Amino acid sequence: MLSERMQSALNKQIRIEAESSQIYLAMASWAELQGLEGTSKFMYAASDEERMHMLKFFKYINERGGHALVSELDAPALEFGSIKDMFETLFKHEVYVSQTINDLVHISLEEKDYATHNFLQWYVAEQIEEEAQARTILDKIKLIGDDKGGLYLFDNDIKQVTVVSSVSPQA
Ligand code: OFO
Repeated sequence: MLSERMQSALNKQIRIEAESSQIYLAMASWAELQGLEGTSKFMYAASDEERMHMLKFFKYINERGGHALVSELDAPALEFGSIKDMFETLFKHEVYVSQTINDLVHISLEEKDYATHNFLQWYVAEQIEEEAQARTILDKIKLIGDDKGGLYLFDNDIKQVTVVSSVSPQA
């Protein structure tokens, strides 16, 4: 059984994961309008991935006798000045999500909820991967600078990049 405190913290995370999904969906749309087909494909996949992260929390809360809640969401930014700005926003957002996962781990230890602590390890591993991937992409974009040809090649390359998932989200 989840404590009230643990349950409410997990429900807050559902909202954060759902907002992440919306943020990346807005990025997918913006990239599509810029003609950045590969980048847009990457963002659509990232948005789907975040929805899976959300659902994993959802199922876990209900499985442990709690009530997973659907909440209102903050509206994401819809415009990004440049592809570099967009990936910087993504990177900062993932760093923020890592912090929120760490806070949850902290609460699980304080509540002596070792099942939830164990459950959260999947997210801890996932965040290491996501931050690393975002950092690598950002480094590439910085190298390209204002080179249009470089941007074209980058957009083509990112089509091959699979959005990270360290372990199957169904696990
Ligand atoms: Fe991008 O991360 Fe969810 O958890």
